[in-house]
Amino acid sequence: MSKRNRSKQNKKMNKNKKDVKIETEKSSMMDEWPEPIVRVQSLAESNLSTLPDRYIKPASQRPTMTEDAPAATNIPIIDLEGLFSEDGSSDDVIMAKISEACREWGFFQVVNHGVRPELMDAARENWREFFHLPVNAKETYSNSPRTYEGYGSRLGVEKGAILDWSDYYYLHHLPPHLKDFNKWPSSPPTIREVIDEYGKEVVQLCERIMRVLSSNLGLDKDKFQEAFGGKNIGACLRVNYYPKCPRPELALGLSSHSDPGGMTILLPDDQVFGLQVRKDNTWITVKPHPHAFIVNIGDQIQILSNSTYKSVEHRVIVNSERERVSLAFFYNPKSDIPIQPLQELVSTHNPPLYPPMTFDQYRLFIRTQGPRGKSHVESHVSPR
Ligand SMILES: O=C(O)CCC(=O)C(=O)O
Repeated sequence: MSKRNRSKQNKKMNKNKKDVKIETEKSSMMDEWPEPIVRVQSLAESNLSTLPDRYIKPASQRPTMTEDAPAATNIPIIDLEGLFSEDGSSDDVIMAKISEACREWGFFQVVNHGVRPELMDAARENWREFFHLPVNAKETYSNSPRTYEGYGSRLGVEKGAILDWSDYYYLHHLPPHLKDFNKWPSSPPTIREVIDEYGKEVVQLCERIMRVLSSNLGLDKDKFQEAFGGKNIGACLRVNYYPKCPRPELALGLSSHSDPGGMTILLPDDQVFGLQVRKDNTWITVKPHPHAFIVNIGDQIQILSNSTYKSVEHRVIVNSERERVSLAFFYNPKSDIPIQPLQELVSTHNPPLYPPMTFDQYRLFIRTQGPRGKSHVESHVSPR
């Protein structure tokens, strides 16, 4: 072998070794949290008069506090009654409202969405009861950053990161082989059954909305679903528990982020506001409407639509008076298929903005870095 070729081969081997080392480091980082986990609920219940430094956000990220949720602006509320009739026709007015909300807001509330109101209440109240169990009962389910399944108190594995004021529970509903009742809480006794039923009804709602998103772009109504992997999509639930916070003006319940997946169906707390959506550089506090869901477009739909639909930054503020419980149901593509702008939506004048990437690769960002505004989807744009 010539000297030049040997040198080339050595460089390649060294690069491979370096790649393996980085991958191994990344992989072991995912086995455990970088610091001992402290449950935010335990801190809140210990009657703190100050906020531990780990939860004090830099001044630029702190919320502007108001006494009440501002009443003037709210995200669009869309009534889905009659969206699809028996004969397969759809209502153009509702379709147009959804189209505008997806392009302008990335967020909207839906009523008459087909999920039973009593099931929504039961789901939220079962989870509230779960979070009220003694801490030890919940520790059985404590999670790791490898899968995030179970009871958790942080997103991201960066050592020394400033944390959010919340605990959560994360579980898989779909695909069926990831749905493992043993990883779901067994108490309160009705929780598994209620959450299973709730997940099934919410998936049906997601399937309907996916058809609208597709049709509204002039595509076959099943196009988005097919691009997500047909019936093999992923669906998971994160239940957020935001305890009372002694200094809410210094903290966030959940830092600003856009959702990495396809679409999120959020069941907010019906009594306590907290969700804020970024619109034209202003944070708008969402006023929950009784038995409405909040739908938001995630990064994968933004990518599929080549940015016609927007995934929008949002965050959660906390307060010193009342705890808050919300259920975020994530509807995601099959995790190992490449997602990229649909061919029908790109042209020489409108080139694809994003290179293909699987959702497994994509979600590693939030799993390692934690919530960071829209930086991930923005850094994913194809180089020009
Ligand atoms: O609690 C909320 O209202 C929002 C939760 C959220 O954005 C999330 O879980 O990704």
